[in-house]
Amino acid sequence: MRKIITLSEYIIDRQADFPYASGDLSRLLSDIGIAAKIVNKQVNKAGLGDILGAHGTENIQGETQQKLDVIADEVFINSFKNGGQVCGIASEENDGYLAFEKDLCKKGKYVVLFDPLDGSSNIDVNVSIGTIFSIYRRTSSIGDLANVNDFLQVGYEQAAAGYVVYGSSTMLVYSTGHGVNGFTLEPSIGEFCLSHPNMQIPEDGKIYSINEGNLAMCEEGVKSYIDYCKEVDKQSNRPYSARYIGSLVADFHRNLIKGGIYIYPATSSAPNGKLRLLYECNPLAFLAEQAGGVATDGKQRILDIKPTELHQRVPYYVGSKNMVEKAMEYLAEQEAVTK
Ligand code: P6P
Repeated sequence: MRKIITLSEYIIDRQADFPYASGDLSRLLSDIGIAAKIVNKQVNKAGLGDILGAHGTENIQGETQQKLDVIADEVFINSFKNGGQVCGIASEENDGYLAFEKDLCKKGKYVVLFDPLDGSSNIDVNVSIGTIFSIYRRTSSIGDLANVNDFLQVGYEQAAAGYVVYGSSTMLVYSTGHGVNGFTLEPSIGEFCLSHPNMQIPEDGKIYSINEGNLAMCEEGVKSYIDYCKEVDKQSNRPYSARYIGSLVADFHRNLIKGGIYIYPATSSAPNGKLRLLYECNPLAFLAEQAGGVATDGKQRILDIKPTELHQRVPYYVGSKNMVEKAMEYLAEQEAVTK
């Protein structure tokens, strides 16, 4: 039996990867692990809404039940506010960024952008959901209030990124730029334990993830690529399998392990796609590249996109290197034809 390595032990061990590390990022990552355990407990009892009081109603304590994504947002914000490493946050649940005003926080070196509970519409049907986070070193001066430029940084500047998937088991997967590692929550000891060291996404896969209900509204290159995925070609191991959970973290996590491509393209009704660059696409793109995969918006590397708005959307193609590159070929071919 392999020695149990907890998330906290691992973070401390790997701090040596950063010779000048002060331990602030380590503490921040540990705080995220604690917040994830708190959210996990809430997610696990989500199905008991009728007994505990579904959101919007009063529970047996007479407290108004909040929606789980609001609860998750508050848990992570409180964790960052009390930790002292974070000077500000931006999240899907808040229109603008939050610059923390406590002196302790204004000395924080990092900002965090996160989606507290992505795919939360799946909670009512007991489908896996996730938290996605992206960490940057602030560009504003230590001691000042965080400003918008701290948040509008290109993805390749991320200091760390990761996600928590609340599924049949709860896992935390993160990278600080030195590979990707996965930790599974062991409920009996309440610890995230290293279960997936040095995760690598297979260069090829057999899974494509897209909402085919949108295909009629997609550009021709996307349609041609999906037709390619469906063509019978034993030599190149096709047709592939369609797997689409409707929960980005769950689809990404499966494809990270098994190989595959996730696509949320531009459509006629959503010309920039649906997914958010800063707290969905960038962090997962960071992980994908660290695991040997690729992430683009159909034309350029996701991590090279200079953000202009906190909640801006981008088309998203992420996963196995050869699959994403094949999809890009179809998009480029179609682009050439239509020019
Ligand atoms: P659609 C959930 O709302 C989400 O942001 C992702 O988690 C998921 O992959 C996608 O949207 C699902 O969107 O339009 O296919 O229902």
